[in-house]
Amino acid sequence: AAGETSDLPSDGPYDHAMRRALALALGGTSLGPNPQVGCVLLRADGTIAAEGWHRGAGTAHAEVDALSHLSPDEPQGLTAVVTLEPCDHTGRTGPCSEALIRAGVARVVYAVDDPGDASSGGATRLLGAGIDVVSGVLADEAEETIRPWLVAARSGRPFVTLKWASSLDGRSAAADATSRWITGTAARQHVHEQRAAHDAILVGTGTVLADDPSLTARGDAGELLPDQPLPVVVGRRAVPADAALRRHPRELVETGTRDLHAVLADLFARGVRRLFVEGGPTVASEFVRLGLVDDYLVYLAPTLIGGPRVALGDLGVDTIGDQRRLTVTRVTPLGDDLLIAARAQPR
Ligand code: AOF
Ligand code: ZN
Repeated sequence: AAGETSDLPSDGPYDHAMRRALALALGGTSLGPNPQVGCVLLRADGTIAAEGWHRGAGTAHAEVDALSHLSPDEPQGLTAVVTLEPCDHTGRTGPCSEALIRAGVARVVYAVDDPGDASSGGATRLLGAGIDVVSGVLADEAEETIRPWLVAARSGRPFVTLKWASSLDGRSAAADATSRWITGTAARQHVHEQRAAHDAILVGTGTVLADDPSLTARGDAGELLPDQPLPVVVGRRAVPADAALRRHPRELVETGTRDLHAVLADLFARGVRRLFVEGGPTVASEFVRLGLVDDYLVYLAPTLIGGPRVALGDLGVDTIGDQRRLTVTRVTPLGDDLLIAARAQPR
C-alpha cells in the first residue's frame, strides 16, 4: 500500500518533536557543504525513543545517527521527525530513505524539502514503500535555521554575507585612504567570530594592496581561532609575495578575475557554502549591483568622516525608484558602535 501525504496546521501534533529536532540540528557544524539536520524517533505515545543529528560532511546523517541508538527491532512502527527531507542518494554516506524503510518506521515527518538534484526524492521513495509522510512541519523555523545552506543549495552559489564598517555618515576611510580604526574592540571581535563562522572570506586586490589584511579569525588575545576561513582574492592584480595573506593558515585562492559569477561558481564547487565579503568598496558595490548579497552586516561607529571615501561605490541607482531596500533583522550595540544586520528585500 502507498503511504499517505498531508500538510498539517502550524500548531500540529509534531511541533514539539520538530522543535527538539531543530535544537539537535544546531549541534552540528554550520560550516562546509552539508546542512545542520536533527532527527527524533517518536513512539506512538509521543515519547522519544532516540535522537540524532548530523555532525558534518562525511559523518552519519541525522536519521542514521538516531537509528544507531536502537536495537534492530526497536524502530518498528516509530515516527521519525526530521528537519530536512530524508536524502535519497549515496553521497559520502548511504540514502536515509532506505535506512528508514529498512528500520521499519511507520511515518516520517519533516520540515523542508531537500533542494539537491541528486539527494532529493526521499519523500517519494518513502511513500512508495507504504510509509506515511508529513511535510512542511515548522517549515519557516527550519528555513531560518539552515537559511544559508538552503540559499546556497537552491542557487548553486555560496550564501553571501557582505560586511563593512563605516562612520555614521557612511564613510569607510578618510580622504588619504587611512581607515584604521573606525570601530572599537567589541565590533572587531564580532567580525573575527563572523570570519570563523564562514567557509571563506573574500576581498579585492585593491584592499590587499592598500591594507595588507591577514584575513584570519582571531580571539581576544590575537590567537588563531580553530576554524579559519579560506582566504579569497578577486581582481586581476597579483598579490605581493610578502603580503600577510600569504602567511594565512589556509592556502590563498587567487582568482585572477573580477567575474564574480565565475568566482562564486568555483567556490561552490570547492564546498564553500558561506562566504564573508569584506570589501573594499569596489568589490562590495559589485556584489550589491549584481544582486549577490544575502545578508548585510554593517558596523556603524559614532564618528563623522565626510568626504569621498564611502562604504559603497556606484550601485547603478540612477533614480530613487532603483534604490536597494533592505529589511533590518537585528540591531546590536557593540561597545560604542552599532551592528545593523539586514537582508535584501526580494526585488
Ligand atoms: C539527510 N540527513 O542528516 C543530512 C542530509 O555526502 P553526504 O552523504 O553526507 O550527503 C550530503 C547531502 O545529503 C547534503 O547535500 C543534503 O542534501 C543531504 N543532507 N540528508 O537525510 C542528514 N545531513
Ligand atoms: Zn541522508
